[in-house]
Amino acid sequence: MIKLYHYPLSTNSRKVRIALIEKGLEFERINIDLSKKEQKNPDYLKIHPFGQVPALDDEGFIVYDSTIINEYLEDEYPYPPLLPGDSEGRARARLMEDFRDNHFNPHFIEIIHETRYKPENQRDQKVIDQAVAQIVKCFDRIEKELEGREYLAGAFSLADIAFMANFELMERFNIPVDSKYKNARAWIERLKARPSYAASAT
Ligand SMILES: N[C@@H](CCC(=O)N[C@@H](CS)C(=O)NCC(=O)O)C(=O)O
Repeated sequence: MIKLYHYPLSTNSRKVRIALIEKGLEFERINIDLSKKEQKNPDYLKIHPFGQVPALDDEGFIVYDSTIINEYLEDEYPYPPLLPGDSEGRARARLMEDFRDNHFNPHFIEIIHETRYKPENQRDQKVIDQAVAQIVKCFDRIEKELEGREYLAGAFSLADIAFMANFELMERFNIPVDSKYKNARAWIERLKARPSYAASAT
């Protein structure tokens, strides 16, 4: 059976949990407790050389990095597809996933570093406020990309999954999505209604 090395609260772990569930694949969850720095244990470094989650073991084949894992799952288990069939659609999905990975998610990590790992009196509110502002700004682009589309690449894809992994933290950190972002707000509700959203929470 597929083994997923993950941490329930990690957004990148959730990206892979959602993809596995959407593909109907059974998997065993192996908890790597980031709060105890278990990701840096020598045994785990044999699985993930950079000491991060997630990592996946498919019958002895080990792959790490959420984006690469999800691409592997798409190649190895193509049905149901989580990327469009045409090159343009696939490139579009990958561009949007890249936008989430490199311009959206890093600001969540900044907030997590301030709030989860520091005592309250050492938190830098300015860092948190700037990160929230950057996240809010990403919705300008998301709104435009969703013009005339239900999902970022047309049909539901790995691009939507990447963003879905952050929705719970948006609620937890009280990050607003302005009512002017009509497409984005409808998209968020559409994605949260998918069974994989609730099933991937931990
Ligand atoms: N590009 C990697 C990033 C993985 C990553 O940043 N994982 C975080 C949790 S979401 C982690 O393991 N942090 C602990 C650490 O870096 O020591 C991916 O997409 O999997």
